[in-house]
Amino acid sequence: MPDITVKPVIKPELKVERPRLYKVILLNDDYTPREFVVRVLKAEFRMTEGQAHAVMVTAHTKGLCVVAVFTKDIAETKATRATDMAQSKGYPLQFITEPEE
Ligand code: TYC
Repeated sequence: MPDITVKPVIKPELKVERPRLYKVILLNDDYTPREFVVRVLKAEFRMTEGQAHAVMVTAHTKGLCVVAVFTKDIAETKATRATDMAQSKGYPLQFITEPEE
């Protein structure tokens, strides 16, 4: 009988985790005109007039509204750009980000 050594083949387990997602949240305020909020949502988040209007009304009535969910970098970039767009016109409109559970 020939000596045969059997080596166990251990396949390395590939653990690829999904990137954590972040919500972009629109905050209500008393000063920014409704039409301007709609304009920012359309420009930065590629929403239709109807989608942007619905998000604006939700933020206006509930105090805030989740606009969309992205990876961290994209969420932060979009929130900053949208907030800056308002600031450049003198409005206090704010977009913040928050990790999803
Ligand atoms: N509350 C503002 C107004 O009455 C409109 C508004 C809506 C502002 C939504 C911010 O996220 C907002 N002019």
